[in-house]
Amino acid sequence: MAEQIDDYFTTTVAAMADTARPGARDHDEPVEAGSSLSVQEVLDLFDSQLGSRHLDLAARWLRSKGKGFYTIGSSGHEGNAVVAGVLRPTDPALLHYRSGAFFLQRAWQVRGSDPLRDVLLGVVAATEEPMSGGRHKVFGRHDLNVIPQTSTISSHLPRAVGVAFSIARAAKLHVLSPWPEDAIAVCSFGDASANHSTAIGAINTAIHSVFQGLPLPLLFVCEDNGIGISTKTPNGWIGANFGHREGLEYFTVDGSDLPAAYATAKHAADWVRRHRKPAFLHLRTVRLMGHAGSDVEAAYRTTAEITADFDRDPVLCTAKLLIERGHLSPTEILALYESKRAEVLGLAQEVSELPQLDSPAAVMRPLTEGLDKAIAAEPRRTYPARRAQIVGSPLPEDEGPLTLALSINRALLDVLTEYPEALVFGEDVARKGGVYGVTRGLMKKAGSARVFDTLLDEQAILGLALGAGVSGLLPIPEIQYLAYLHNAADQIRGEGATLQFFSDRQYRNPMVVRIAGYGYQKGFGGHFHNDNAVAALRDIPGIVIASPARPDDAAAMMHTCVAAARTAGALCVYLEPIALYHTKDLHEDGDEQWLAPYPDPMKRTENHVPIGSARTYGDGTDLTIVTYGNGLHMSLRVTRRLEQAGISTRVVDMRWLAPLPVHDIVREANATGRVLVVDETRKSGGVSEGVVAALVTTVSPGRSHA
Ligand SMILES: Cc1ncc(C[n+]2csc(CCOP(=O)(O)OP(=O)(O)O)c2C)c(N)n1
Ligand SMILES: [Mg+2]
Repeated sequence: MAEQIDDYFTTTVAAMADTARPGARDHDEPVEAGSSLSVQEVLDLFDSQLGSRHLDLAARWLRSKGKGFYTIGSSGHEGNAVVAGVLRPTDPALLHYRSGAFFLQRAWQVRGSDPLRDVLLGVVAATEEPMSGGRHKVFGRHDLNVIPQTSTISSHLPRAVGVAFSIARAAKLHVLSPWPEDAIAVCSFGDASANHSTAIGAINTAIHSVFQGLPLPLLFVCEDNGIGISTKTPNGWIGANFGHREGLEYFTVDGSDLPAAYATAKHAADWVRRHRKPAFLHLRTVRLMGHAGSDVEAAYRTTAEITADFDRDPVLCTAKLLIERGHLSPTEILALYESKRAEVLGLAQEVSELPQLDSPAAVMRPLTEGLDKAIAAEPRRTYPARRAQIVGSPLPEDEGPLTLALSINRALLDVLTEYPEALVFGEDVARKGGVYGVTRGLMKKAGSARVFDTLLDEQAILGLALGAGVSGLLPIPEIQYLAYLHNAADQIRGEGATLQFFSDRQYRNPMVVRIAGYGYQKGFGGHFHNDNAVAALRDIPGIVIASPARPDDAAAMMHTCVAAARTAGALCVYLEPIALYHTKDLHEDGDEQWLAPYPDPMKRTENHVPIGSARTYGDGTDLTIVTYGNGLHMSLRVTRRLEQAGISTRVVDMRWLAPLPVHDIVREANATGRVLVVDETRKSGGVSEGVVAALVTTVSPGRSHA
């Protein structure tokens, strides 16, 4: 179907008077009096705008042939080409799904790729697509420093803050980062998305950082087309909301006016680069051709409203500028327009026959491969000299038996010692040393650049970790309680677990998220502090969930998680049972059976606890108890009573809730033929569902399991 905007462009241009000066024209002269842009620069930007427009048209054509799967376009937003134009290709970019012209412009700055073809490969979900490998249509390319985004609006903003933070922090710590020290980060998003709590939180975090004197070079670009699907943004809302925020420099410009947009964007980008502070570029745009190919815009906008935007079409406005200033004739503009159409349609035709991912296994490969590599990861040897210097004496392994909390503390200190890129942060982790003292003393030993308190916003904490992870750092964020993960879980699900998938593992989110959780208080705390809901985590593909119960395991498992994060880019969640933090005894007061010496770091190989490996206590033949966390402490106590009753048991501590140690569970289940699952999490979505399903599908036939 012919698009109205396509016809409008060609008829409007064709009807324009030809004022172009005949003969050779100087493309180095300013495009108009007072503009810093030369004609050639405008032509280059115009080329990106044309490419972006024809990609939208081609996506709809592909869809009509049943060959394309994505029709959300950038039409009306092509002014965003100037944002790429004023940035450096080494500036990390996290883009709105309408930032097509930005993407093309950046690619043409770098050269060496064919961005028109790349975008079309995404539209037809071809395996050749260089970022996601045919998994989704994204704007992303590793060599262009464009990090791909999911479709969850605004979820990339906390990460963008993390990237901006990490530019300076990596440099300060002399850690090798993909971003130069003078880089700035950029993130773009829509006007409706600017209302999302994730966006508001990210902007707040950026301002909060500046308020503390921290560098945060981030350019927020709001591409304001005045509408979100069918819901209008009130007139003037973006300016009213963001125009007068202390700590956030505000710039606004009409995105259809290329020279003005360029000048303002340059002003904004230069300001961020110079001041190392965040700025908000309000790029006023229109949205042409509806929200997506399937959107019937006429259902919620009048024809007059729709057509009124045609004259603000940025592609048309740039064409008019070139014609009215006498640089190109209407015929020349139409020739450029049509030759870009032919180029894009030719590419669309070519890519439409290319192979797609053809099996679930192929689609999921980045996740399964990532997990396999995480499982294979082994902690590296420690450096005794650095350890003696930072850890001091006595060394943890010489301290004698430790509690779980102390063991985690010592493991974190070892990690900070061994990996200069490691950061430990969260609410109250630094000065106070954690609500339960788990991180006590770390700031003093590793320094406040590496162990620091954050503001009270779990989305911001995880976003910081996401940004740090793609910037060469090794984040170990803390979420204060399991209950308070849930308000920010999408940062793990939609961002953390998804980036590897969308980028075919070219981008990763190495991190170890420590979360204190499970039941621990009697008579207080309700379902908040005593939260035991892990379903939301267990349901996320590709992540590792560690659940240590014993001090020695806790240290070894922390080292495993760090190794997996570092070498395989794994996103590890490390659940700490609060009730066992300071527990010393198992059976009787004073028996100190819940203490354990710190595993000798010189024997890391022997002490290694691989991901997905369980630990069995006892060799009873009557009953196998499968458990973890607090359940281990309780089950071991019960075992003794069962023994007195003549029932011999073995207790399996799963240690890892994802992936579950299925092999070990099944082996131990087969050893007795009877299984009791002791699971402290919820009945719905609890761990036992996974255990029972594993037993049902994998135990040897003929054995009965209760
Ligand atoms: C968190 C979330 N909620 C809902 C959606 C569905 N959705 C996709 S785009 C969109 C509107 C976004 O509008 P705006 O931010 O103005 O961007 P525009 O499409 O206008 O450029 C919505 C509601 C989503 N992708 N993510
Ligand atoms: Mg909008």
